[in-house]
Amino acid sequence: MTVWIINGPNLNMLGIREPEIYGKETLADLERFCRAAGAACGAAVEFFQSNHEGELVTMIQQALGRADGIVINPAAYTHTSVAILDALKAVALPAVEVHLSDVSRREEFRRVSYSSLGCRKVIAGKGFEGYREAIGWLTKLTEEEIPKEKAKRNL
Ligand code: CA2
Repeated sequence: MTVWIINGPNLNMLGIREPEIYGKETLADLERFCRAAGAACGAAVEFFQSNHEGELVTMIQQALGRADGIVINPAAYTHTSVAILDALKAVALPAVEVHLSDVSRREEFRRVSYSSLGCRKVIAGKGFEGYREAIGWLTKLTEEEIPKEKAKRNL
């Protein structure tokens, strides 16, 4: 089981600015946290961050055939990007959208999420824990769906 974790613009600033919203830990801390969370449930984790919409689209496309699931924090592109939504729909891998902050309690424009329309689940406002929950959820889903798919094929 391999989970790709894809992070959007400005998340490389974690721990450097706005600690009152995003916490004091850095992107490198988040990567370590996700690798440990993956290892705890038997999942290999690949971790990415980009400030560029097109690169995020390419990463999502490259997950096809390489990942069993995607955890994505598209950051600001959550609220604007039809391209990221289309990429998630195109690969049709199980995906979970994660936000460190509680986007429902911030500015009005953060309540809109295009990318979530291509995701099976959204987790917001739980900080790093949201990533752990997403990895665990995808691992459980894959464990449940693989036997079901096999059973279907034997019918
Ligand atoms: O809460 C989240 O995880 C967000 O995806 C973060 C985005 C924001 O645009 C979304 O509405 C919610 C912003 C990421 C910027 O991260 C920073 C981290 C530290 C300092 C400055 C920005």
